[in-house]
Formats: sequence, C-alpha cells, structure tokens
Amino acid sequence: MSEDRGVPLEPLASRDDWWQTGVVYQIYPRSFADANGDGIGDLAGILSHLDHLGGDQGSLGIDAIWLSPIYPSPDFDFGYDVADYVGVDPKFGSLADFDRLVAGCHARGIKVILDLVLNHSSSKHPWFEASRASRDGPHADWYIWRDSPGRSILGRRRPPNNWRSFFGGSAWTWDDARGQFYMHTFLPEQPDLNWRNPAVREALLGVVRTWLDRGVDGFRLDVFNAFFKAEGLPSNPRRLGGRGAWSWQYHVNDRNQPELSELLGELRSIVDEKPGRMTVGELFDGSLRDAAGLIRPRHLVFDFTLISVPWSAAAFAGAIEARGAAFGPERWPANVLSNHDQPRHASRFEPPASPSGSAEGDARAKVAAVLLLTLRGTPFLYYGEEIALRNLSIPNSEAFDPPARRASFLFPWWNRDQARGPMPWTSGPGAGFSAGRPWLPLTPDAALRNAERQAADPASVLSVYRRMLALRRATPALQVGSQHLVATGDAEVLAFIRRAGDSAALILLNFASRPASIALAKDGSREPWRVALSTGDRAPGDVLGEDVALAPLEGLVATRA
Ligand SMILES: [Ca+2]
Repeated sequence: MSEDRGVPLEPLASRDDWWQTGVVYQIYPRSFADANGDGIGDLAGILSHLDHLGGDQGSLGIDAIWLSPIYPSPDFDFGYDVADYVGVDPKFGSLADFDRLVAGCHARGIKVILDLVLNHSSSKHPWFEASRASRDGPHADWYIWRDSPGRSILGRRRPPNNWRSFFGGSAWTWDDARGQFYMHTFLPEQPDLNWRNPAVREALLGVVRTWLDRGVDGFRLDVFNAFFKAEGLPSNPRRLGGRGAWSWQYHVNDRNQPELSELLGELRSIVDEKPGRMTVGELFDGSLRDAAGLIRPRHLVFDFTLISVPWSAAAFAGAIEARGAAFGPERWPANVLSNHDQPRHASRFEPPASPSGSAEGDARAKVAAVLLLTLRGTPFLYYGEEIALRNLSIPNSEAFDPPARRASFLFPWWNRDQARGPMPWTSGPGAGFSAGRPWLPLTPDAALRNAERQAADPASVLSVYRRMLALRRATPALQVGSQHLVATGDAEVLAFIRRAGDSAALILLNFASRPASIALAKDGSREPWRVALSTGDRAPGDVLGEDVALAPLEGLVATRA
C-alpha cells in the first residue's frame, strides 16, 4: 500500500509530549511470546517481537509499551499480587533480561511503562509476613489490621465494618497468627497496604525511584483511587439494587479519599525529575467526575467510558459528549476499548448472529480502530486487538482467573482468561507463540488469524491499524486537535472533526451494514476534504463532495491541510 510508506516515522518517543500525541500498547506478558518453550510468555519473547511494534518500516508504529506486572508473584491474581516490587519473576526472565528489553525498546524509540500495583501486595510479600507475625515489629502497621468488634449470634467473629471485597465476600480476613482481621479490596492473598503510614509511603515511592533509575519511562498505577481509606474505617452506606453484593453499598469510605490528590503531587514531582515521563492511573469503579478530579498534566486516568459502549454510533456519540462535559477542553483523556480485565472489543462488537471471527466482526473491528485512533486523547491498544483477536471460550469451571473460580449468583464474574489468549504470530506450530504447550489455549482460528498473515494482507485489520497509526503520526489534528461531533442525519453514522491550527481531519464512521449517505455542511473553507484513509476500497487523495456515500461498515478519515 503506497500510503504505508508515504509518511515519516520520526520517533515521537523522543519528544516530551509523546504521552499526549503517542499511542501506548499494552502487553500481557504471560500471553505475548514465549521464548523458552515453557508455555508462558516472557521478556525475551517480547524482545524478539519488537519489530512488530515500532521502529521499523512496516511495524505498527506505537510509541510505548505498558507491561502488565512482571514482578515476582505467587500468581493468585496473575502478577497483580506482588511479592517483590523491584524484581522480575523468574518465569518472565531476569533483571538483565529486563534491561535488554528496555535497551531494545529505546533503540527503536519505544518507551517502557511498568504496571505498579501499590494498593496491595501479595500475602507472600516479606512485609506482610512480618506484619502478620508481630503486632509491634517494624512492619506491624504496614497493612490495615483491626480487632474484631465481637461475635455474631452464631458465634462467628464479626469483621470491623461492612466493606466488601471486589472479588467476592468480606473485605476482611481473620489472621490467627496475629489475632486480628486484615483488609483486602481484592483477594485475601492481596492485603491492602496502609498508605497512611509514612514508612509505607516512603517504601512505595522508593519503588518508583528504583524503576525510574533503571530507565523506565512511566507507570500505570493499578486501582490508584483505592490507596487511601477513610480515617476510622467507617462502614459504607447501604444501597438498594445492583448486580452482586459489591454494588449493594456506596463505596464512599473504601476509596476516593481526598489524600490521594496530595500523594499524586508528590508522585508526579518524582516522575517529573526527568522530562518525558508519564503516569496513568486506573480508576477503580469510579465515575467520570471522579476521573476528572484526578487528571493532572502528564498524568492520565483510565475512566473506561468507551469500554462498555455497545456497537452503536449514537451510544458512542453520547459517551463522547458525556466525557467532553465532564473533562472540558483542558483535561486529556485516555482511550481504551480493550484490556486484560474486559471482554475483547472485537468480540463485544461481533454481530450476535455471527460466529466468532466473522468477516463482519472484522469489518467492525476496523471501524473501531479508526475510532480509537482518531478520538481526542491518548489511545491504549491491547495486544492482539490489531489482528481483531477474539475472546477465548473458557467456562468459569475451567478458569484460572481467581474471581471467576469463586463466581456465584451473589458474585457474578466474567472469566478474564478469555481476554488473555496467547498472541498468534504465525500459521506454524504453536502459532509462533510457544514451542511448548501454551498456558491458555490458542484461538481456534490461529492458522488464519495471526500477525504474519495479516501483515501480508493490505485489506487486513492489522493493515488498517498500521495505516491509521501512520496517518495519526503525520496529522497534528489527530494527535492534539480539538474535537467536535458533527450531526450527519443518519443515526448509524458517527462523525466528528478534529482541528489543530491549519491541520484538520474529518472522521466518518458507518456503524451500519448498509450504505449510508451523508450531506456535509459547508463550513466556509475553500479547501476540500481529501480522503486520507478508508477501511473500504476508496482511494487516498480523492476529494469528498458535499454528499458522501459511505460503504457498509466504512470508516473514513479525510484531511485538509
Ligand atoms: Ca516462557
């Protein structure tokens, strides 16, 4: 494709504003590439596939990778339970492998973002083992310990308050060794750290410094709005309705405390000691307003507005408007359609009547790619979405995912293994993911749906991602421009305009499986809109008239310089 080669590939990652203009790619290390044949992805595997990601002609052209946790972990929650914050789990490699990966990324202009899980540690972390062993040792107050207020009528120890675990059951677990309850927002094997203890704060900010000194370029902060709990740990007010026990209370005391704002300031001052470093916080179970209150310069927030929107132009328009109203023109959004916790969007958007992996599903995935890479904000891609990888079909009864194993009527849970399938690289054995037996099954269509085949096919989903990333890189309006929704008169066509100085882009997305006809309003410009990219057959450079006929499921970007 001529437009693959026609735009410069100057690495944005060398610029201080890359966190705003660039694109981040999330890697789930267990599932990306396995170099040593044990069936589990590893750092050496990632290093061997950097040509897919950036720095080469023909690569995707992303600007940063975010690695889901790589630290030593007993894997009660697959790395989101950390037993050593400054090490690398042997299943992923060594610190030397990590240094090689960072060097390899930096040589290609790719930044490296680590996933910091600072709300809780593993119960196997030496800090917690010391904390449970002694009520008056140096780590006694590093976690949230409380006495039982007494026994129930049935003789059971009552927990200190009514807080729930997001992964089911009470947020409190009794520890015989210490003779007290400890608090955990997630699994009992994930005790919450006590951020109100200055020694804990110093230790965790020391972790931040350690990785920065090792050369990383930023952090994704897991469930960062849960770090602080209300003083005195009062029960949450009860709430009527909702799906599952978690939603039967207002979570006003177990997250979103005002102390977080000041901590963010201190964290940012450390991260900002060198230019070009960024952070992104994962908003845990919060609103757009919560997100807006926590965005800072060079600190983004995952608000997940887009991740729950169904396949509907009107629904996306509504979500974009709601976020625009909450964020205003100053706050910079983070745009996400898929991640390691949610169903993959190619499956969410698959027509209900179509089999998994359908051509229509792929056509929708291309439109979604244009949407994700043209909306105002920093896009975060999730490995595999560039080939429209679908969810694996794995029932809860066969799940590795710990909350899925405890799922029940009172505790409904989607098995996250389904979104964590091994990346299919080739049509060869093990799909090029592993020479051994992959820890999760390969997607059944791996012989056809893999990176190598799609790279060779100009009409593939991967080619749309590459072309779209190249266009974004070459178009200031798509990187930093303002954004205005445009009424199209067709409820199934989403349209918006991005503008930055002299650069302008018009995005037209036909969500329907039938043609659509759009009348473009005159806006006083003498320059016509010219086609820059289409997911259909339209040739780049063609001038758009006042009436635009869109093909079924066509995503179109037109620019005006
Ligand atoms: Ca391995």
